[in-house]
Amino acid sequence: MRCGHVAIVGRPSVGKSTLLNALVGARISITSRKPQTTRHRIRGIRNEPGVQFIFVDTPGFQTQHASKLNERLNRTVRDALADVDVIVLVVDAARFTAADRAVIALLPPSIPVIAALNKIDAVADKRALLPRLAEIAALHEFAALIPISAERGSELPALAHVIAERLPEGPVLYGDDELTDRDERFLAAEFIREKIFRQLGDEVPYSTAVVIESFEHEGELRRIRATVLVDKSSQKAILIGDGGARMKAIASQARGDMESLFGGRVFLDVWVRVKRGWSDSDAMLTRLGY
Ligand SMILES: Nc1nc2c(ncn2[C@@H]2O[C@H](COP(=O)(O)OP(=O)(O)OP(=O)(O)O)[C@@H](O)[C@H]2O)c(=O)[nH]1
Ligand SMILES: [Mg+2]
Repeated sequence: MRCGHVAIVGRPSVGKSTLLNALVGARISITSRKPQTTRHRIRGIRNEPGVQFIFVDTPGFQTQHASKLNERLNRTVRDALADVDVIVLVVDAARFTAADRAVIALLPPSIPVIAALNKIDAVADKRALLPRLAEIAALHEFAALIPISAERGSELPALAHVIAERLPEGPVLYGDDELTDRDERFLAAEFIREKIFRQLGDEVPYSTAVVIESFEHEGELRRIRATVLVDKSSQKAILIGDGGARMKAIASQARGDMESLFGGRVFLDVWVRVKRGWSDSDAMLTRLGY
């Protein structure tokens, strides 16, 4: 058997979590068009005959906005790079920036790194990929460079193959039926945050965090009470919406995701609370698990 840890790193919004989900075959890591969607290290497990991959999704590496939250997100990225067997660097095939170079500068010299040029489905002229591949290849000693589409699933078997070749031999660490190291409580909070990121405009998502206050099983039913923290009361009003319509839509979509992943009915009750300065408070950040 081969089994090992594979960190998925890159600047925000390049498609790291979409790739993790595609490789695992389940939606365990939340995704959205907005940067900074992922805030935690999340493991996702993929089993193939003779191989267990433990993928580690990470937050997008930040080069702007210096809140304590962002410092913690970047520390999570650095820590994830330190103890894995293989690294997958994800870049957007159509947009290579200074923020990508900042991530390449973090790559440890001793761990094999595979560069995945994602979103090739959005590149009309495929000839443009060649100079991009050459540009990236010059910046680090990559073990391989592979154009992929995480969203369409293109070239993912090829990517998995070059990763597998570099995993150490050893016993598997997770059972056949395990998808992730995260529990339902964590996933419930993330699904709520995903709907906030997807449904609301620019400012509000970054000012929110979700706390699960209680999570109870009653037979097949899960009864979940969550609080969304916001920074200001104006954000609370936006999040709740006219007559509570926005919050209702967010909660109902999140509940749908929970029911399909958990496989049972969910009763979800979501409240919004103003907690000024939470993203710069060490105590709050630690409580939120960042
Ligand atoms: N066209 C296209 N879009 C993609 C592909 N992969 C991801 N996306 C989109 O890119 C956006 C960002 O995807 P995420 O997976 O959330 O990106 P991320 O790198 O995890 O982002 P952060 O967690 O914020 O760092 C989403 O709108 C995805 O649907 C792809 O292969 N093709
Ligand atoms: Mg992500």
